[in-house]
Amino acid sequence: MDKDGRLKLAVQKSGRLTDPSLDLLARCGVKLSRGKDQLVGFGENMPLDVLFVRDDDIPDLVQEDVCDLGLVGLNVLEEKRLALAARGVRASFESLRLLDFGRCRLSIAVPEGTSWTGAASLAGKRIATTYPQLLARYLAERQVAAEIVTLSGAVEIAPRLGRADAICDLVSTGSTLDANHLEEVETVLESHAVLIRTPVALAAVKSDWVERLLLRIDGVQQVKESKYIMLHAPRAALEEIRRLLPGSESPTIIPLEGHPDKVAIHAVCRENVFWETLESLKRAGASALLVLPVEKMLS
Ligand code: PRT
Ligand code: ZN
Repeated sequence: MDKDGRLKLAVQKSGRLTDPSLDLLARCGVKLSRGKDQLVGFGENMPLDVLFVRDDDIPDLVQEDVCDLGLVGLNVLEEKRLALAARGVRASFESLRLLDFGRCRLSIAVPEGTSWTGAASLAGKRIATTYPQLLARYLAERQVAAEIVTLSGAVEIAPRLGRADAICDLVSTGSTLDANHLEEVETVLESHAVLIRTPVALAAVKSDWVERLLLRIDGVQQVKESKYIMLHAPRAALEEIRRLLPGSESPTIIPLEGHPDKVAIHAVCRENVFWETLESLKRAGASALLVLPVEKMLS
C-alpha cells in the first residue's frame, strides 16, 4: 500500500507492550522522533515509521498490508487467526521472531475451593473471557461443552458478579487472581510478544531493511544475558575451567608472557555469570577474574 519506500511498523500505543517494544527498537539503533500524542513515529536514521495503535488492531493492519511489520502478543495474534478462520479467511501474517517480552499465559481459573478434576469439570459451566476463540478451541479439543461468556474486560470479577462459574484470562504474576480469590487450574496458551510481517512481497530496499532489523533483533536478544569474561588459569586446570564457563562456545586462549604454566582465557558467556560461578572458577585455580557486560553482538 505504501509507496514512499519506508517500512511501516505497528506498535501498541499505550499498554504493556509499548515500553519493551520501543526499548527493543532503541537497542536496534532506531532513532524515532515522535511529538507528544503523535500517532506516527518517524525513524530519523532508517526508512522506518512506527504507527502507534491499539494492540488488537495490529494483526489486521499487517494482514491488510497497511503496515509491513507489527509487534504484538501471541495471544492477540492467535485469537485473530482463529476469528479469521471462523469467517473462512486464512490469516496471512507471518511470524518472524519470538521476542523475550510480554510473557504471560492464557489460563483457566476457578473460584477458590471449586473442585477441579481437569477440563471435564467445565462441562455445562459458564466461562467468562475476552478470548472466545482460543477458549472455544481449548474446549473443542477436549470435547467439553460449556457456555462461553464473551466480555470486553474485567473478566476476573465475573464469577463474583454471578455472571460466570470460571474465567479464561491472561495471567503473569497471578496476583490479580489471588486478589479475586480465583485459582489458576490450567494453561490454554503460553504467550509472548512476536514480530509479524505482511504476506506481501516487499520492494528490495524494504526487505533489505527487514533483514538488517532481524539481525539486530537477534543480536539484541543474544546479548541480554551475555557477559564477556576474562581470567588467568593454570594450564593444568584448563579443561575444568572451560567446563565451568556458562554457555560459552570456544574461548580464546592466550599465552601469558613469562608464565609458561599459565594462560589468559577470554570468553563470551551466553548465560548470566553468577557469584557462585566465579567462586567455582577461583576454586579451580582461576585468578584475575573480570566480567564485563556485552553491548552488541553480530554473528
Ligand atoms: O489498549 P490496548 O487494547 O492496546 O491494550 P490492552 O489493554 O488490550 O492490552 P495490555 O496493555 O493490557 O496488554 C498488552 C499485551 O501484553 C497482552 O495482549 C499480552 O500479550 C501482554 N501481557 C503480558 C499481558 C499481561 N502480561 C497481563 N498480565 N496482558 C494483560 N495482563 C493482565 C491480565 O489481563 C490481568 O488483568 O494483567 C492482569 C493479570 O496480571 P497478574 O500479574 O496479576 O497475573
Ligand atoms: Zn487490546
